[in-house]
Amino acid sequence: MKLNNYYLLFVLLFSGQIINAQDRPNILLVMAEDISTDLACYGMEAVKTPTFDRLAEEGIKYTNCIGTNSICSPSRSALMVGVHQNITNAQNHRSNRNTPLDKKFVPITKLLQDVGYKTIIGNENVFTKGEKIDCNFKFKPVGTYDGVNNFGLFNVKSAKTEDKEKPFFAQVQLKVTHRGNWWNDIRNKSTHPVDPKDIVLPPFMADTPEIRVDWATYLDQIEYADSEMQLLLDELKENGTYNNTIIIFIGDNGRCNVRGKGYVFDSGLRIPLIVWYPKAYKGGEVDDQLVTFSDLSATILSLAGAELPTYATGTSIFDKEERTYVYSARDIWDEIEDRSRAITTKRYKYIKNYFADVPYDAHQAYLEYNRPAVHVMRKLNKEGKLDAYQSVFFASTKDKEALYDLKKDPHELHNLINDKKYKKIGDQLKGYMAEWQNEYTDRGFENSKPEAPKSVAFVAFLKTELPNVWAALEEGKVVDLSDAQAVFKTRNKKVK
Ligand SMILES: [Ca+2]
Repeated sequence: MKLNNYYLLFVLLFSGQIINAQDRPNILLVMAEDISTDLACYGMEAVKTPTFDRLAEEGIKYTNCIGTNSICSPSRSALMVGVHQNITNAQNHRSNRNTPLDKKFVPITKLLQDVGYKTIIGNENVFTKGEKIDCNFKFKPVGTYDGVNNFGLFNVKSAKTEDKEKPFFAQVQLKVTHRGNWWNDIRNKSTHPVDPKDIVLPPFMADTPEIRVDWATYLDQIEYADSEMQLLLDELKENGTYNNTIIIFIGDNGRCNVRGKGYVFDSGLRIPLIVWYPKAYKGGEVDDQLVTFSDLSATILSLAGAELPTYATGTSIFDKEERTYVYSARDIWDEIEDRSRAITTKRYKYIKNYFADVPYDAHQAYLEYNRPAVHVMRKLNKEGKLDAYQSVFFASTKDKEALYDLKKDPHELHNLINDKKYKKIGDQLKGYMAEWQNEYTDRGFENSKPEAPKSVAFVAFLKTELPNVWAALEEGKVVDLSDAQAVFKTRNKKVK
């Protein structure tokens, strides 16, 4: 953080401007699903994101925002509590939904309400209204919260972002970038569909027409999300809150593709983060400090003038002190039991895969109908047509340990763990991992068993009952599965 911004914030917070609740800034947290740093302002080719780019130009763009996990619900749990998900037992995807958080932890929305904020989830302007919460502890979207009998996180759903009586904290999800049956429709209706020819694929992806079309379709969703961001800005302007609202834009986990969502590679963990508030921050800054979800929670509390709980595992991004590393984890996701940990510093990444025998391509049912490129590359791998960087993903085991130089090797192609020149760095990062694990109890090491979700039965159903649909998936097509899912649902009802 540059001094001038820090100073401006300091002045704003402590000069007496922000004393009464009604003088505090509104906070709009916009979270896009399943996106890596794939915006034009982060250097992604072929995509046009004028709104996000403008927010970055007028605000601060963070280049080292690293998730504590690369799957929705653990990440969101960390953000909502301000504590790493592996401390609160929220590390396994869609787990513990009937278990209240330990009483000492309080969701940040409750802390914001306590200092006079109205908390809003969702917004009428966005696709399916942006109301996703998805935390791995007992909660209700709306209502009061005491953590014992009442578990409501927000005051209201999809309310307008006006601040007539109280300042607001609004959390809005941009779901369109999550893989879903709407992807082809969004692409077909786009007046400026991304040209597959213009795409630059990372070297670990095979370059085929199907993979290019899938990538283009993903970028079309990002362009749609960009237009939704503009609608949110328009609403702020209409109701007169544009100048008193801090906007934070972030992803929840990386793109759903090879090495992305679900992995501790950078494509799974590294997400965009833009903070916009011209009233206090000079625009056009690029900040390379390491940031993770719990830092964002701390930042939100700090901006709102709320006290940071002592158990918080993050600090405000406007604090002078910067974190040295981010501890990221991947634990159980649906039927797949896995456990990976990563330490990311500004320059390096150390990975430890505790279940090295579980391959990267674990044939997880949900991903079987959500990653066209994997089917295409699996076939090419069988035919011996992938290069060494591409075929790693299809090996029968994972590396037990890995070390990458993110500056020289941003795509993490060269594992340096056995390179003597890097021993000191490797030891330093291993030391950080041990330090974290000594300081906190990582609950991902406790016994938990994966549960087979509906997606397992759905994939079996596709293979046996709808072989044409399955064949299209295997060809790497972006398939609308609404009809297949409807038939599957009716079939299940009949069996019951
Ligand atoms: Ca997600």
